Amino acid sequence: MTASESDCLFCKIVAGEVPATIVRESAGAVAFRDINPQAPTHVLVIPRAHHPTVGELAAADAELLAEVLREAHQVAVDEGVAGNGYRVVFNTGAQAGQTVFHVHAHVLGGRGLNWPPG
Ligand code: IU
Repeated sequence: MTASESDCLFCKIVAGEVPATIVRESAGAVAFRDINPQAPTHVLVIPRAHHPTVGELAAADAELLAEVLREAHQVAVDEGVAGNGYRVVFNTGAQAGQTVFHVHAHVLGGRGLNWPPG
């Protein structure tokens, strides 16, 4: 593990060193509830491996990105929001609101979601 990974909050959640409410786990990904939910369903899906952004994950391991997206859809199904509609968001970079630089898919649903986003 590199120095940046040992400081990474989401790596610590994967390792079980920081508590989180985990809702799904797969070989390569973990899904847990956001501590500051913005919708009735707000779950984060992360790869177990540390990649800072979705672009870097796509370049390094496209199959792992596909696994994250499959898990995100399954979360929506399990949460009962897939039928009415849900949103998968990868905030990428500071100006887009990314605050944790371990890539994560926000799965949001359970209410009407505005477009364009803020
Ligand atoms: P962002 O896209 O990087 O801004 O998303 C980070 C999310 O991580 C944000 O919605 C936080 O509420 C969430 N989060 C969390 O669920 N658990 C934590 O311990 C921390 C942040 I720090």
